[in-house]
Amino acid sequence: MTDQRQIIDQTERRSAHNYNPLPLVLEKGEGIWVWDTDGNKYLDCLSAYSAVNQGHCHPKIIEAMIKQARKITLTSRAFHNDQMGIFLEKLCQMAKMDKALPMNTGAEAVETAIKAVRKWGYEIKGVEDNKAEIIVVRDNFHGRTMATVSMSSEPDYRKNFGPFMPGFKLIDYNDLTALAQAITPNTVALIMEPIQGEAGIIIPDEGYLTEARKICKQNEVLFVLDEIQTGLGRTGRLFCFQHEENATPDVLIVGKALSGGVYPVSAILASDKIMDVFTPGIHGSTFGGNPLGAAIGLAALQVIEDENLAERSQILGDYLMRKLQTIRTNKIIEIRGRGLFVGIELDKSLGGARSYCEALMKKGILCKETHEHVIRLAPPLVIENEHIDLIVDKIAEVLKD
Ligand code: IF1
Repeated sequence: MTDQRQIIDQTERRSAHNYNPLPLVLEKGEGIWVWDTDGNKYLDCLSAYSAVNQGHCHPKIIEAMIKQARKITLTSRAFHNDQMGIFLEKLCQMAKMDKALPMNTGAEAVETAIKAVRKWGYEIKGVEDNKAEIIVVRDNFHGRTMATVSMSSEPDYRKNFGPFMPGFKLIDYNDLTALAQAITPNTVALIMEPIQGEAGIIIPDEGYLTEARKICKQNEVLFVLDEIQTGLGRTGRLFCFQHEENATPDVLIVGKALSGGVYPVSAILASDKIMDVFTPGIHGSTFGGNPLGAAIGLAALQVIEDENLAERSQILGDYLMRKLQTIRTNKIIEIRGRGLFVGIELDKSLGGARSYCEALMKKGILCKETHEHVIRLAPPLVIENEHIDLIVDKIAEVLKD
């Protein structure tokens, strides 16, 4: 009927079937809105998994990209470029860290963090060769590479991808006793998300991060936070760890919104002492730190600052939560959230959140289920109150008893 069906058919014929997207084809985006190829307009409540915090095609980021693309896009790290330094300067200032190491995708940044903490373990902590252990948390999501899949507890992500990388120890989320017990003299780091995104927007108990960091510090274990999804304003703070006192990580991992969704840009941040384990030639990437990505990243950070996106996320997130609480339905088990990072957990007897996401799509709201029973709401942080009213009205309609 429409050319959307044709496009989907062609895509399905030629693309590996590693996804099951909602049946619509997008061709345009602006701020919180996206349009399909038939001109239908939708409010985007996924923001490409929080990569588009600044809104689709933010004019300042696009302008920076075009301006830089006309000059030079890639130099490789064999030479300096004039963009990487100012980008990392801004990033380090905003995160209050000494140094950054730029990569491209989130999973690559997690890999970089793994290499950093292992090397730190051998060279600074004095762990015996090849004995380093990293503690990770059940139901984590850190990416799709072999190392990040080796960290995962999710059978679907692991099945028939073995053998896996050794050296990871799984503990339960939110369990400080398990953390203390899992630490051995060979433990080099705890790597975790401050709020578990894919697991269904799981928020830890108050003080968990502070306490986890303290236990790490007492045992000379690095506290590493994957803020690829929670960072850069999403949860109502610039970084999610800022919701707690003294929860600053030793290594901070960022990606996604670091480019406003315009280009893959990721990084790890750390102190001089940790970052100086990297010496010339031991780690890198062709595209990491390239001038195009750096110019985009700088503009993306500037937008977060200039438009107070973290604060907006806090204020509008509170508003969204308050409005969601007014929905009268017995289909909702729990609503969880921080800032504009919200999960609506549905009753398991309903057979999953997918059909509700499809119903919302028909009403012009795009969102994606996570962990089967949770509707994840994470609109671009440039959203306004009236749009939140619209989202909540539509959710109320599809959840009507
Ligand atoms: C997909 C999930 C979200 C992440 C954290 C690292 C990465 C991610 C905390 C890797 C990526 C994305 C990947 C995307 C779906 C999405 C996702 F549902 F799979 F878990 F957001 F919740 N750390 N998350 O959330 O970053 O290498 O992808 O740049 O389709 O796999 P990446």
